[in-house]
Amino acid sequence: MLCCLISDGIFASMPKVLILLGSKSDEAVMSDCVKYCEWFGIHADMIVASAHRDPDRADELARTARANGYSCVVAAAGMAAALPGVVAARTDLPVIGVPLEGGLPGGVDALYSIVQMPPGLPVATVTVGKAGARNAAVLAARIIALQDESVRKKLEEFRSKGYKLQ
Ligand code: RP5
Repeated sequence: MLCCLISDGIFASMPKVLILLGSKSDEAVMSDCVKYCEWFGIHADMIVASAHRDPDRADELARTARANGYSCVVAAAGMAAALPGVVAARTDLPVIGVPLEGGLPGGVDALYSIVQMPPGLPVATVTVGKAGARNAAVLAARIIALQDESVRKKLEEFRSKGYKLQ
């Protein structure tokens, strides 16, 4: 019981990131985002919520993200990747967009869809694909480290390892 209380307490005090995916088929490439978040001591919830196929779910998750204790949202999608922009329109948390390959060569369709947001409504767009999955976690850690000393220390360790986990 005491163990549960202690572990719940630690869990409750961990910073949290919400990772939204356009499709279940995006899970494999985005798994490193979860792995990197966890290494930094950030709890990550990864949920499929397509802006096109399930817009109500994407809308609900984005609108409730702050109240649910998330510090920022990572949104990853391929092709006509509307998800990061839709999320940015429904929360004032920082939104990090990860363009994924699967449509046009190099993922340029998703890259342009995510990076070209209208003025006033930014999505912090990272590298296409697996590198972007990792960079999204590192950028989330940098945002969280502004107010979290333990994550800042992990960022120092990460840098000392040549920007790698080990
Ligand atoms: C996007 O379309 C998803 O983010 C995914 O990258 C791509 C293909 O989705 P599936 O047809 O594999 O579900 O919305």
